[in-house]
Amino acid sequence: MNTFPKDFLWGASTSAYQVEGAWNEDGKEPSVQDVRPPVPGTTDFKVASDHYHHMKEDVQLFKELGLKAYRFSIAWTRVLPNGKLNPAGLQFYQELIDELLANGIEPIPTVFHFDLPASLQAQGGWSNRKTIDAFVEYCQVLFDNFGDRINYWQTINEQNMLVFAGAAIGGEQADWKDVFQGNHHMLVAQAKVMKLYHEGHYPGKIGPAPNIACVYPKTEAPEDMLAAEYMSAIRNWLFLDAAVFGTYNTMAWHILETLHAAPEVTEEDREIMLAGTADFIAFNYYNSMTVSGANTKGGGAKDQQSGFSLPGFFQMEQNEQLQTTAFSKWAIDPVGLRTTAHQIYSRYRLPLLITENGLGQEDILTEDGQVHDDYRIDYLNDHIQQVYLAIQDGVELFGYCPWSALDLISTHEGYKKRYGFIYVNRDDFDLKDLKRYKKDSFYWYQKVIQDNGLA
Ligand code: BGP
Repeated sequence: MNTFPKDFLWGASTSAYQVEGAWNEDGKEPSVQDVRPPVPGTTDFKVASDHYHHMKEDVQLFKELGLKAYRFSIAWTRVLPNGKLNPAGLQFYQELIDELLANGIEPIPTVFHFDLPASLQAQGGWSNRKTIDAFVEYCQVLFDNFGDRINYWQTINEQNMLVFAGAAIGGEQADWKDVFQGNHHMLVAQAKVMKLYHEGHYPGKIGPAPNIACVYPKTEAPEDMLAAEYMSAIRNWLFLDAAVFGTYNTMAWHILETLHAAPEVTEEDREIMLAGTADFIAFNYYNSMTVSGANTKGGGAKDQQSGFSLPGFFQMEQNEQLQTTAFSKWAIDPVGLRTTAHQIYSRYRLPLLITENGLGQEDILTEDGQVHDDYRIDYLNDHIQQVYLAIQDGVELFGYCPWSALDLISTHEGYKKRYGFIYVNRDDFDLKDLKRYKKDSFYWYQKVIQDNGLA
């Protein structure tokens, strides 16, 4: 029996635009996700899993599953549509938080998960400095309204993937200079918000939620090791060094200068970044990366997890040791999760929370309402095993929130790519009855939580 620490937060995750639906109800403004054309062969995010109208029923299912925590995101566009406070939007999250607490589930909100208000995007989005102030104002509203009941806040979901895979997840493809100026504004906005939170003396903790993946050298060649270091610097440590140390990672900065993409950083920005730092680190992990250092031709990211190359620094490679997922051909690497946790913890010595990890696959609902997703159970089992071992190794890791609590719309592959413990009866082009069914993985995870570990 692999028993976990007593108060370990067994959780599950979702994000607002992927699960809620009700994209234009009760005063909500469209986000960049609502206005983007659907990826060919998929549908849009407008109904999603209709969680907005099934919230109480879904929380009851989370309770039955035994969740100790639920990680969700708050839609900026509900709370401050076109910059104006919307009580109806706040009310939804008020009720969700109350409902979770009443059922013994720790609410873990992410403030911003890929769904920038469309009105801000029309003014340049993150490349416009004014978006910093809009973000700070939005977060102050959240702290004022929910600050007394939230123990763990996450600022920005996968800021690094917004930068490297922006086009796949609803952003706009811009040149590197623009992308990294926008990235810098996000870092300053995040630091301002963390400072604001600390100065408000709220009872909880706040931190970032990037996608972090260990990077393997393709061979034992020293150039490959150096390439792996470069990729880690620009993909991982740039984001965490900024959030935890309040400074830019030096290797990452060198890459940015070489690409003519170093942002303009004012003296005031520097001070803000140093003054607003994280209390804990939430991170998402789906797979590891592998790179080589020779013949670095370049090549952009096709989605959040598949890696990318930078000429002169590193070339993404296939890892022949690892199997890949059926859907997107992402490497399956549970040991890589343990290595990633080691790397983060030894660099930053802050408590860690895993906020995403999971397997997207097509599921089949049988005529008698069952879903036999043993592939998902295997995937999660192997990763949980490594989480256990990471804790044994001394990593301070206090929770695991796999993606996703219930089926939802994939970032770029529609509804058929499912992740949930709970099946939602709809497909890409037919909304059906949106009825909820418990998958085999639901019963399996329920037992893991009951036993506080793997048998
Ligand atoms: C992460 C995102 C999630 C989620 C997940 C799975 O990068 O934070 O929002 O979508 O990836 O990816 P996908 O939906 O593309 O399969």
